Amino acid sequence: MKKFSYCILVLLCARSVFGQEDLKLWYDQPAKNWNEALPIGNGRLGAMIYGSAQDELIQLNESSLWSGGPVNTNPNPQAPQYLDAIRKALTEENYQLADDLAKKIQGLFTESYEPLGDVKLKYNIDGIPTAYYRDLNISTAISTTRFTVNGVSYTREMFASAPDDVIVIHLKASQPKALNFTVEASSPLLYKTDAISDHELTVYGKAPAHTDPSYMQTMEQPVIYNDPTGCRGMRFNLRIRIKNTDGTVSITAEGLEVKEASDVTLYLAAATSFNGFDKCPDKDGKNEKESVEQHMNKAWGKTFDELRINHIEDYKKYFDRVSLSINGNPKDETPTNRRLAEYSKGHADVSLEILYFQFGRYLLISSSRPGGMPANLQGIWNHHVRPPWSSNYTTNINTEMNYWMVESCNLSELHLPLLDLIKKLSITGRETTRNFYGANGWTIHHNTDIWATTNPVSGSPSWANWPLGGAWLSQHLWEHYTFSGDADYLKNTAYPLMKDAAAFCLDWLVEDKNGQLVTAPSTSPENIFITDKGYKGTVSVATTMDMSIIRDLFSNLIEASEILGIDEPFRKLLTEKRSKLFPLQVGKKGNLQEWYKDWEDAEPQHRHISHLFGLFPGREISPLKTPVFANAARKTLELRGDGGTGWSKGWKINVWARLLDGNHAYKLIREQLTLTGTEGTNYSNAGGTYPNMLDAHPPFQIDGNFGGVSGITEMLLQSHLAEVHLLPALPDAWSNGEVKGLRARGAFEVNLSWSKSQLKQATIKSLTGSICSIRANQPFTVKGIAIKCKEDNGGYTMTFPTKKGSAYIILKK
Ligand code: FUC
Repeated sequence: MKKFSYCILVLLCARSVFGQEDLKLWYDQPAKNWNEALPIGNGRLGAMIYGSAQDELIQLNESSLWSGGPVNTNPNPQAPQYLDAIRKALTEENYQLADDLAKKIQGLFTESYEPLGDVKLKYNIDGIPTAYYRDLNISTAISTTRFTVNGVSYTREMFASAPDDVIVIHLKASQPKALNFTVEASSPLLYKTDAISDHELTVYGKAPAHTDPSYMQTMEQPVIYNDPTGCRGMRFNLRIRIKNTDGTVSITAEGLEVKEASDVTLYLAAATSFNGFDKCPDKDGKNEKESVEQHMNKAWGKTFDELRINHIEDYKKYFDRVSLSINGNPKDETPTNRRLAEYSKGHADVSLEILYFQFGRYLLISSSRPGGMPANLQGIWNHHVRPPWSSNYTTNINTEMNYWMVESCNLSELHLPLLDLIKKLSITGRETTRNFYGANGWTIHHNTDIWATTNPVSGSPSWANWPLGGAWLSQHLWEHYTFSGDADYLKNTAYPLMKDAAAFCLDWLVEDKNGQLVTAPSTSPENIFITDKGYKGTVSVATTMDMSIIRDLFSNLIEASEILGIDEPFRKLLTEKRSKLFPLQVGKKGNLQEWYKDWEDAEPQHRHISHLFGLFPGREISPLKTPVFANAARKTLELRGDGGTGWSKGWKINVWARLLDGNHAYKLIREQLTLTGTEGTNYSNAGGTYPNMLDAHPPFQIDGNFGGVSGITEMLLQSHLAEVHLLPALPDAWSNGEVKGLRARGAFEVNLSWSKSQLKQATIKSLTGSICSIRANQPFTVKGIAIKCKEDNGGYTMTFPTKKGSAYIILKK
């Protein structure tokens, strides 16, 4: 007991330091649909909580539950023979033929992320619930529902515990014997339920052998369970065990029944037979029943209070690393959905913006944990058997966007699931480059899944035939190093994978008639050009995105090999090749050209801004170093407009921040936080935020949430130009504030405060003892450092050596 009181004291202290206890989403009505339900998760297990008083619905997910099995890496052995023909067509500027031939270099679709099941709690209560309240407290990662019926108060607390690997549901009534309810469990997949004992229910299930993407209507049977090979379609198991302090628990035909209790805890454990991307999930699968039993038995030995304390301690370890306050964090007691509605009408609510920022961090902590799968298109929360875009990993923007903020928001360990997936992709991706192009190295095309699919899928070449996913994902390997300064990781993990991704690029590049290195075929996801002859095409030569990604990879590798002092001949080769890469071009409208030629776009406001890769997430374009291209990028953004899907706006917040235009970035944050419809999946180009604060493409995609968090961080701190730029894009609306715990490249941890839109003080903690360059918009001094800051390109800079573990205080002069 003493130990627990001590823990609570520690937690309370941590809370008061950060003042983050008001970070709650809350509502005075139950959820009417999924976009109003509240997400909890421990990285592996996820739940959406609806909060109905009488008919509680808890929709469950498990992050390894996918359809399908290991990939066939050579589904189209004829593919390589078309490559020369496409290149010839492109040389002859026959874009139609190039488009047709690209479709011959395509393979199989990825599989789908599947829902696990639904748990229903049916309360036997007569009367209308009053004093209804439900929330998601993101400073503790606990969701609470409360209501009163006939003078009895009912409370439900739920959380997904990472340390104990179970979902915990604690139900209470304020009067003895008032808790009377049944527990039912089902699954949208193939399943059967069974009783393990009089207080334990189980669901055994099977995932489809194949699920066709929802956007393809090609198969009569889009969801197939039958698989004679035993190599497709994993098993899963869910168990619900009840601990009651009073009343009775029994098993009925429908499920479990609790009678005349007042305090009950439900333990939910789940697992699948997934045993690795290259193992048959059925015949060579893990024993999912054994896994569930282990999780359950481990948690079962602990009381609700113990589980709760473990959970909060574990969650806060990540969450409390960063705090943000703006303009004194005005309190707002309005339910979140109404707050969003008011905000959408133009009301100021900086605390809602802070909540959005921290909710994004909450979502990543809840959906991406070391050892598990990375956050997919919906994080870990999905209730569709054929989810939008298979709820997979779309690597031409969406997956990377999920992880843009992971390092800067001080969640570096949560990057590991993506970095681990990249390792697997390098294995299947090596076979893809060989089987589809006869090339070396590895790559991945526009999407992937738990099976590490890497081939070009079937469909429009504008998305299917984009082969630079490996090169883009390699940026994440590099960034994990630049933020942490972990040279062992760079040497042993990142560098070899990056080098192999570059090996593919080196093979993939060809010389154009001017001797410049270009990619051909080449697409600019997922846009369409119009040639001078009026042809609307997808496949051309050297799109700006292709060239920018390759330049980024080569530059990162050159730097890495210098840091490690290795591979000089390869470094020289990359340096030489980089100098021959087809360069950025400014088009006739003053814009950054998207295509090899200065063509028109079929859709001038297209949601993708692929050609701005060099501005963000790359570091090739900046107003400080390359003003000509930065101005062209700005023009491109003006022509594209501020519209777009949730993730598109998320990207635009980041690029406007990189253009050092905080007010424009802020305008987009406000648009991103516009309350949007709760029903349906209209696939429009509208963006917005659902009542549960999840991002709307629409439909729900989590990338917009994460992209928004990254954008807010980029407004407060940038470090991509080898200097720590304090408050680079502060909007007028955030005139006073403080942020603590952000990370910068060079392995620094940064606290910042500002008032009247000017830097007040910053503290930079050096994690590895590297050289630090600071940039601020006002003159500043560094305590204990005699050097003076100098005027530099519209701001002030200073460079000084740091000592590992020391903190440096920067004060406005
Ligand atoms: C890309 C986007 C779509 C959608 C999908 C998941 O293909 O162009 O808008 O976000 O990914």
